[in-house]
Parts: sequence; structure tokens; C-alpha cells
Amino acid sequence: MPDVTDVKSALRGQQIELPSWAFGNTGTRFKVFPQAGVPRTPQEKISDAAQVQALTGVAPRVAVHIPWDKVDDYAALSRFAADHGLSIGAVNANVFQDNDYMLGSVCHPDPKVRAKATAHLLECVDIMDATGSADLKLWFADGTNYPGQDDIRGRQDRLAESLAQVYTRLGPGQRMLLEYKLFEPSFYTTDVPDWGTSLLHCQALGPQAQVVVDTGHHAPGTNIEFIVALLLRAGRLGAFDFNSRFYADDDLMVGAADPFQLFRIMHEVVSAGAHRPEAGVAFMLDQCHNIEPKIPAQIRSVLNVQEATAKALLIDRPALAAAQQAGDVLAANAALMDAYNTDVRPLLADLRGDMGLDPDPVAAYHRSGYQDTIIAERVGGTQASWAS
Ligand code: RM4
Ligand code: MN
Repeated sequence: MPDVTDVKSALRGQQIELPSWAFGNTGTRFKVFPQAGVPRTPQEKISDAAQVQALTGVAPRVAVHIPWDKVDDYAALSRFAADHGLSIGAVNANVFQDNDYMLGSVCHPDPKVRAKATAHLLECVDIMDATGSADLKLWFADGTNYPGQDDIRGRQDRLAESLAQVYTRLGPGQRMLLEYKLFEPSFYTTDVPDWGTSLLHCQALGPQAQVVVDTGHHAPGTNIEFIVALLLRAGRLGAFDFNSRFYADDDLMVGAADPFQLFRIMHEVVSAGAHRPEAGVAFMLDQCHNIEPKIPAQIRSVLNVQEATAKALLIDRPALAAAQQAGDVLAANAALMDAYNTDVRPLLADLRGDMGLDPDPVAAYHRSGYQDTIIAERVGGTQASWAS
């Protein structure tokens, strides 16, 4: 069995990135339900994210989404984050909420619309420069709804052209992370629907372009850990957007729908040594908390990622390798299941003790009084929301 000290030190080094938008009001296409105490400003979102970091100790970065987190002075925003114990993670571009983008953004048939979308992506790189962010994260809603609506190959050419312009603008330590999604909001074709399309574009661009795997962006039944293994092998797994789904892009708390799938994914990650920060895989959360209180839900997600990682670290890898080599199917499977069925909560509570943290971050949050404070203080103004 792996040495507990090694497992703990790996878990201590893990870095999970929080999405700023998870702290704002979100919902479905039917309704956004407002919650008391929700942030009105990017700074208030960062303050909330800082609570998650303070209580878990493994969430030191917060991703921003532009223009939802637009400010006049991004360097000041980065300093504000630093004062709260955080740094700015990925800068997420938004080319899906402007009226001009009805027929697409960087794949739009009109070059003027493509230029506008590309200019926004370049603006996001400026924001990376100002904040010290290393990652530009791109997700495109582009696609078509009807056969014949547009030229499928032509749209790929337009996409490649825009991505190349943005890629050239990246600094040496900066990456472009290209996310894919099977469908929605487009229902016939999506311009970046799968990991293969994303990978082809990344390979054409160069080594600073990497694929993002959002766990909610596949057809039901897709073997996500297989995709993860292939991307790791190709050196192109840039990041995860972790969330859970039962049906489509549900964006539920990480590990809520299928903790076993999360474990299988983390097994591939750990077996490649890619859980270590220096491997360059960003473990981002991408969630929308519709009905649950946001800060404790983010804490829950962080804990669920930690639990899956701990279980993957506990796999007896020499025993697994020996069983695989011997063709002992049952023993190989048992090596995984023994680790998965281990209750790692005492180990994680112990680790938090070592880190000077409360062993139960959710309970500590409820005791802290932070929720009451923000409900009392955040009155008036416009609550942050993905709908605006
Ligand atoms: C998209 C995609 C992006 C996220 C937005 C909010 O579906 O997952 O990563 O930035 O939603
Ligand atoms: Mn995502």
C-alpha cells in the first residue's frame, strides 16, 4: 500500500481552481433564482472564493469570466485577490452573449463579427498580462441548427484563423485552453463538439494550446477517463472543468452524480503523475449552483475532488501492475475497488489538522458567521449572474 505520508503530501500540493461565476446567481433557461448575500462585484466574488480557500487550503486560484468580471483596473483586481490569499486563474472569454453572435462568433460568416469576437479574445490576453493569469480559456457556442445553414468546413477554417491570431499574441508562459461541448446552444452542428476537434486545432497551433475536458460536455455513456488518458499521453490535457451531470450539461456539484467516474478520471491522472502542479493540468471547477447555497456547495465540490484524488493515490500500483501483467483480471479490478471503497474522510480530516485547518470545512463555514455577514451587508446593487 502507498505510504500515508506520501499520499498526504500529494494531497497537500493539489491545487483546485474556483470559478468566479459559481458565486453569482445562476439557474436554468427557465429561471434564475436569486439568493440573499450573493456578490454584486468581482471583488465580492473573490472574497467568497477566499473563504473556500481559507477553509480547504487547496483552492488558491479563482478563474474570471469576461465581461462578467469586467473592472477598470485588472492589476488592482489581481492585488485584491492576492490580499485575500488568491491569485487569478484562467481568464474565460465570453463570445456567446452579444446580439451579434446569433450565427456564431469566430465562425460567423461575416468577417466583421469574427473580427469583433477575435478582438475580445485578444482583450482577454491583455487581462492575463495585467492579472498574471497563465490561461486563456475558450469555449465557443458556435454551431448551426439546420443542415445547409452554413458550410461546415468553412467554419473550421474561420475558427482556425481566429485561434491562430490569438495564439500568436500569447506570451511565453501563457496557454490557450480550448474547451469542447457536444451540443447546446447549437443543435445540428457544433464547431468544437469533441476532444478530437479541439486536439486537431491545438496541434495545428502549437504546444501552448491545450484541450479542456469539461466533464458535463459529452454524450451519455462516454468513457471520459479514456479521453483523459489519450490527452495525457499526447501531452495535451490542459485543464478540467469539473462538474456533475445526470443528463446533459447539468453543471451540478462535482462528484454528486457519479463519484466513481470522478475516481476513474483521477486514477488516470494520478497514474500519469499529472496531479502534481508542475504537470500543468489545471483542476478547475465549472458549476452553476441553482438551488443550493453557493459557498458551502463550492466547498463540497473541492472536498469531493480531494476525496477522489485521495482514493486514486491509495491504489496499490505495484499490485495493480503485477495483476495486469499476469492477466489477473479480478485482482487488477480489486486493486482499484479496494482503493475506491476506502473511507478517506479520516485521512483528509487528519491532513487538514496538519495544515492548521478545521477537519470539517463545511461545518467550519457554517460556524464562521460569514454567511450572515454577507446577507446583512450585501443589500442593494445588482447581484452578479450569468444571465447578465
Ligand atoms: C460553458 C462552458 C464554459 C463556461 C461557461 C459558463 O458551458 O462550460 O467553460 O465558461 O459555460
Ligand atoms: Mn466548462
